[in-house]
Amino acid sequence: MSDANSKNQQYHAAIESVQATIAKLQKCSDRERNELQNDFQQLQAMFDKATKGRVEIVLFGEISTGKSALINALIGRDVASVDVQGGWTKEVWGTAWEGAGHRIAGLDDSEIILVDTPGINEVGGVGRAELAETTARRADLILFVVDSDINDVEYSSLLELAAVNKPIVMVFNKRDLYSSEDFQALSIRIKDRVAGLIPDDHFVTTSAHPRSVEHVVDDEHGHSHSEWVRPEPDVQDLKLLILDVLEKEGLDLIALNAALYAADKSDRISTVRVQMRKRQADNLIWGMAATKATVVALTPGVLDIVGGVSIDALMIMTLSKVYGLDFSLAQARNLSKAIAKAAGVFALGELTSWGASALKTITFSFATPLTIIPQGAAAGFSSYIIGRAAQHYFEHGGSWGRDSAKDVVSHILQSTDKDSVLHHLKDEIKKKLPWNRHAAK
Ligand SMILES: Nc1nc2c(ncn2[C@@H]2O[C@H](COP(=O)(O)OP(=O)(O)OP(=O)(O)O)[C@@H](O)[C@H]2O)c(=O)[nH]1
Ligand SMILES: [Mg+2]
Repeated sequence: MSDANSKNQQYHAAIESVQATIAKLQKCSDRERNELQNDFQQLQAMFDKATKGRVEIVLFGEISTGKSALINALIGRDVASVDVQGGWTKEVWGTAWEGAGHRIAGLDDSEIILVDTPGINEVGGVGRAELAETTARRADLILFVVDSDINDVEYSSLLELAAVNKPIVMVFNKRDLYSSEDFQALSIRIKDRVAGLIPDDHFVTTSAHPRSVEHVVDDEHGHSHSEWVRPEPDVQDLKLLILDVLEKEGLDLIALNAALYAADKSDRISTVRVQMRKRQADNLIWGMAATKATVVALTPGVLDIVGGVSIDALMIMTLSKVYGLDFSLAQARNLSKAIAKAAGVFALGELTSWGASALKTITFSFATPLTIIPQGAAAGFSSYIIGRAAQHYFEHGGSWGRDSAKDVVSHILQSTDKDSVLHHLKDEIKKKLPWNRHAAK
């Protein structure tokens, strides 16, 4: 396969991975999609960027190193505010580099965006690491701008950026401020320090906004006076290097970026989904267990049936929906039975049946908190265990995973703090006791 062909394949595979991640997101429940709305927009933007062939070059570096001045010099007019004070650029923003003269073959709409960022020392500790990370994630190419020897803040930011695996070019700006000897010595020191992080041929020197120099001018009367003239910016080497990198690797960079981005987002979708499902399942299991506890306690004889449907089966059916599996009531009932069987007579049977048969024989008027609270709580506990087991089953895509149902249920029983679950369920029953209502009056 030719090199161009394999590049194209990589590029298309990357776009497909973004599409697949978008599809994964679309398959989420309404609630999950709501939570992931920003990610959806970002993925769409990445899809747009990759299909159009938009390359984002992010300038990164300490305050006042000349990032904004470099953007102006590359573009050839003042689009970014440059400031003597430092700390001028407050937000990340981008502008199209129209005169770059770069087109990715086959992508007629391809363009280069230069992205300006605040100086890294403008942003404190955690914020800085975050800025480095988000910046690096969106970048196809990073220009790390320095104007003197590298300090510790710069070095640690460089490490953070390098961890994201994007190509970095080191731009040594303000060349005009150094004598040849000083410049040589500094270059060697900097290259030495970043060896292994930045390849030698990704090191370039610029004067984006050189200091004005004094010219002595003779007028026609033989008088001389001095004039301060700012030399033209010199960013030619940087421009050539950028265009060279894009020429050789433009499509690869876009593909790499899109693929990394899609993989990250896909992980995030999974994490958010797992968290949300877990939270929903938790609420459901506790809620249903409390309902069962209360129903068994307060309506003896009716047992655990609400509107003709067993609470456990109802719980399992609803749980299956949380996990994107649509169980029928019959399937739910079967799973509930399978779990009860796996739990064995001693675990769940003991808890539910003694309560049931005892309650059939007593009428409500005979029932006292002394008897009905533990009976109700025991019934609720069995639902809780059934719910947890069903949750495990659904978390594994509708199977017991590597273990048997029996192993799973006995592990759940062992790892559950029975006393605290019972305690909670008793509290739930007490809240609903008619005695309580009278007492409150
Ligand atoms: N001598 C010299 N000064 C420069 C050069 N480039 C920029 N400067 C000066 O450095 C100062 C800061 O330039 P900016 O472009 O605002 O720097 P920045 O990195 O964008 O700064 P922040 O946005 O504040 O982080 C300004 O006074 C510029 O005139 C250069 O090549 N040589
Ligand atoms: Mg700036």
